[in-house]
Amino acid sequence: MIGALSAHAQKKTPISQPLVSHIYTADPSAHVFNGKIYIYPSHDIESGVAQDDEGGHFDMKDYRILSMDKIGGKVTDHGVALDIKDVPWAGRQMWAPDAAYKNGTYYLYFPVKDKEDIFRIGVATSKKPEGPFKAEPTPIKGSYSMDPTVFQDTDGSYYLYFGGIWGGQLQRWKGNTYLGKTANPKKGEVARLPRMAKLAPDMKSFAEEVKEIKIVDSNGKLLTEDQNDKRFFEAAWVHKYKGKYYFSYSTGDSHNICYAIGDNPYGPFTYKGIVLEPVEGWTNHHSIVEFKGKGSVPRWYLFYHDVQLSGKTHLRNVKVTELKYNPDGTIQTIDAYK
Ligand code: FUB
Repeated sequence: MIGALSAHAQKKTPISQPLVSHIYTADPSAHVFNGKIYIYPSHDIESGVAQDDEGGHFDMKDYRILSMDKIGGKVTDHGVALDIKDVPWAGRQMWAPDAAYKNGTYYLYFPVKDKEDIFRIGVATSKKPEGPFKAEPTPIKGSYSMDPTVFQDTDGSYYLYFGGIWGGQLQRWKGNTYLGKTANPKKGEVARLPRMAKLAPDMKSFAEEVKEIKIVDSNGKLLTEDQNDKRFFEAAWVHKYKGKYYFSYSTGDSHNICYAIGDNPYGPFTYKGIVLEPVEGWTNHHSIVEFKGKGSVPRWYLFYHDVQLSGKTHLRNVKVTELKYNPDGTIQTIDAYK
């Protein structure tokens, strides 16, 4: 990803305020653990690295986890949960993480460039949702690129989804083979596809070979590179609603959060529309979670970020707003500004 602010979001009134303002936070992956919301965000900092097309200015060095008892309630910052210096294989840039819980252990999945400057996905564990987390000595075998997200299906299976183009390096991979630097697909060619694999029972390895995820239009045709207002770029998230699997993601250079619906965790997923219009700042990244609303009535929420506090694209702040479905299961598009 790169730098400038998106025109769409400029000079409008935000519908939500930053959840915290004492640190910069982004890429909020929200989960309900022990009846509370835990947010696993990126921790944005000003490290002085100049902006470039590969996102070098997103030079994050640790993770800090936030929690809250209720939407609109006090937000707790639990301090540093994992520091890059405690990840033996890490080089630079701790990007968007996610987390999962299984059998008394919390798992933090995080992308960071290794010492050869290739993005890999690591896993770290803790007995507490807020950490501190201890990183495994090596990245997940067979993992690459960035923006991991874990989905726990209702049958107890866990799946890891990942991938992102440009700074996320997915364009350097053909299937699961590293090619080094390559050009992006040309107009009319099939867009780069996100990746996924079922997690093994240990939650630290893949149970199967990494697969590509198909995102198709209503005619079953794979989205192409020129459909850049719809095609996958980064920031995958998966949730289940009324038995259907919703794969949502950022379109990157066109700044939308879009979604596609499938009948199983592997897809194909059929493109349906926009969840979140572009926000202030270049990146757009989200999570979708069900949680108790007022009077403990379950509601759906969209966690997202913009740059309201700083005006700088690499110093973001996480936010939350309610998400609503139409009776046919489609999502009502959210504009984060009035
Ligand atoms: O936070 C760094 C990167 O910016 C994330 O990994 C992307 O999804 C984008 O939000």
